[in-house]
Amino acid sequence: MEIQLWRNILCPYELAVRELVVKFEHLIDEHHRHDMYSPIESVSGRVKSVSSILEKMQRKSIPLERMEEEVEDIAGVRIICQFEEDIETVASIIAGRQDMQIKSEKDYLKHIKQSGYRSYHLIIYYTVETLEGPKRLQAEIQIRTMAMNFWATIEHSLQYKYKGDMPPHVTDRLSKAADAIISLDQEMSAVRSEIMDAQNSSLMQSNIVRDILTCIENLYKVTSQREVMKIQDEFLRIYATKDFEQLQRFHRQLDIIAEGYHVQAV
Ligand code: 0O2
Repeated sequence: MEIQLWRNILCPYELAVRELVVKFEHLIDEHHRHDMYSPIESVSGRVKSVSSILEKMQRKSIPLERMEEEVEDIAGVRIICQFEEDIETVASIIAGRQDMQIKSEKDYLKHIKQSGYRSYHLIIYYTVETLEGPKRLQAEIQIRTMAMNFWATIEHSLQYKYKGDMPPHVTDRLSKAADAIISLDQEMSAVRSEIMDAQNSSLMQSNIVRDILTCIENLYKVTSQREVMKIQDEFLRIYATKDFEQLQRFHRQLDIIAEGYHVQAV
């Protein structure tokens, strides 16, 4: 196939990956804006390289005309979670969306691969708008924890280095590392609620500080500098006490002052 034709075929997949990444990043933002813990820590995406597509077609004897149906991961999105429990939450968020239809799932958490690979995969149908009209395509979403991702990334580079002929001592080390990753995820899950509490308070505090500063900035435009300086000094005094409840009270009072001046607090 000519390079130009490949570009045309892959173009909608590039759009799909970009849109999907934006949508998942937006989900993270929405959680944070509502002072909520986000089950998604980060998201990335890629379009499979032509050589990798060709390699898969050769390995699975897929004819060129069946490529788009049978190579399901031309568009790939990877969602990284902090805790194993988050993976299920993310999968159910995806299942509830109107713009993504789940075609199939592969649960390598319940059925760990021989290599030690753990991850949860979904193949979805997703529609993008192109010059020729809507195009429904497939995309693979891999959902895994940071620890699983660490292992998979290292193992993937070693697979590439040894090209399917990994020496037994490396396989053995990887297998031990995979066991250590399982223990690490379990340990993290055990202290999940403490970690989440800590992260939530820090998120709430930074959101409140952001709102207060925006409000002070807006008040500058409508009231005297002296008054705003007084508010600012009071904020700095309370901030220095590290007393979160006082900061919340100050935030509420500032909201009332801002309302009096018809200034939006956020
Ligand atoms: P890329 O794009 O470089 O990541 P397969 O026969 O495994 O190639 P299939 O049936 O589509 O293909 O299956 P699967 O198992 O869902 O795997 C698709 C992707 O999962 C792989 O993409 C990897 O990203 C990841 N994966 C699967 N198994 C392993 C594994 O043992 N180790 C690591 N590190 N990753 C794995 P590709 O095709 O490798 O390409």
